[in-house]
Amino acid sequence: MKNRLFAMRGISCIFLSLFLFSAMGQNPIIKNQFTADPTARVFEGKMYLYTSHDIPSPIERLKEWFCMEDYHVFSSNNLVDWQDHGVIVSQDNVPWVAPESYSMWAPDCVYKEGKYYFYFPSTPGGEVMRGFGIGVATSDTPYGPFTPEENPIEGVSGIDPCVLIDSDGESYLYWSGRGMSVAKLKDNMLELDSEPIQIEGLPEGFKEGPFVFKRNDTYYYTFPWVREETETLAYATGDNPMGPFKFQGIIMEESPAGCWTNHHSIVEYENQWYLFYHHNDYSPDFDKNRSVRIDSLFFNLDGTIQQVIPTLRGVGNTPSIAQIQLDRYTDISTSGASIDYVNMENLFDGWKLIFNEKDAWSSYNNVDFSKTKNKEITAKVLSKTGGTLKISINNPNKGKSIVSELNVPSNSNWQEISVPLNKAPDGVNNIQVSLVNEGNLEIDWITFK
Ligand code: FUB
Repeated sequence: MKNRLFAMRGISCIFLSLFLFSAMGQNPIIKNQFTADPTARVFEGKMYLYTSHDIPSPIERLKEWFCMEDYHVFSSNNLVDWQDHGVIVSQDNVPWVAPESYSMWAPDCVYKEGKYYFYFPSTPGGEVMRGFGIGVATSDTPYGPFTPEENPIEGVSGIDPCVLIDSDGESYLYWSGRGMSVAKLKDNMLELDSEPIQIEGLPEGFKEGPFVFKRNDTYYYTFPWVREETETLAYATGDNPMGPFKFQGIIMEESPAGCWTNHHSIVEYENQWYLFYHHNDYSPDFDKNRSVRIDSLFFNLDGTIQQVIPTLRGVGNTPSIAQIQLDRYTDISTSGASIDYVNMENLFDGWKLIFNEKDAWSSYNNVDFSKTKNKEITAKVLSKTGGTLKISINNPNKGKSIVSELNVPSNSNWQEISVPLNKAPDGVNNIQVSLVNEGNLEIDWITFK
């Protein structure tokens, strides 16, 4: 009881933190904290995103390992602007979790008959602080407050829960750890209704993080899988939620940057399928501090999944009046253009685009000019040599036109420079920016007014 009171107090404090920020749909999508293991779910017509929350470890034992003490939930109507609803469950308010275990790993959340069920793995307390159990917290809304159950689900030992509620109303709990398991859930969503069984039909090699969904009567069993060095995202399909499944192939290849884990969810929103996954964008030297990304995902006519190539641009339209981060480019010239962090002391300050060769360029798709008649462009730039930027827009219907040239005097500090546009762009356009002369020019962002 004491634990429960503490839990409720904790929740009401943390529940106050609400934060709306515009991410412009670029990757990574959450730009002020680490986020990992994304499970995206559409509730009440809105996208909700349940993530693990990596933090630099405050305790010696986990300095070189995953360290997570709580969960945030984020929501968005357009996959571009995300609202942080704050902490929904913390290790300090779950009665069965070992204090200071910092192992609130990959979660899931589902809705059934008026209640939201949040599933999460963690380390149980008690005499032997070892292994993982899977707990449930319930709420009347997708964003909390969530009330944790007193005990983890009996009969389950493992991580990375995923719940599928089938069209006939039956629910299944999938998890990993000592193989890849599945069991039926009772109607109350809190207890197993069958003995766990192992999923059949998966390839050899390390696997975790199952995410299961149904499309056109096919069950897609998707999972991070180490085929060679680090985790790919792979999938298998079947006609029964408990398997067996037939291995189909890779959804996303290993990270070229060496981030060892990947973890994902796949969801349809407004007639488009999306892959949510993670990468260590804000922590290039320590891959246990990760960030969530989104890219579009497409099915072939036969139901197989087209491989997803990770992008920096991400998804959605960026409003022309936003700070457009050209370093999150759609495409970039093969020579004379690169990206780097703006501030090595705080990587959350983001990236900059660097040109150091004549005709180097970068393009950025889907900028929405339809809401405002823009008259000028402003760029935050730095050039030790001085230089001129050419800004063109490419409208799928009207073709390419140069809308402005922007002269940057030589300076060793960042400057914001504005110039008029030759003509106001209309509709959704792709932008291309290039360096007209030999020299060096860095761009933090551009915006239209
Ligand atoms: O985030 C901790 C663990 O790393 C997850 O539970 C795994 O799926 C992997 O992403």
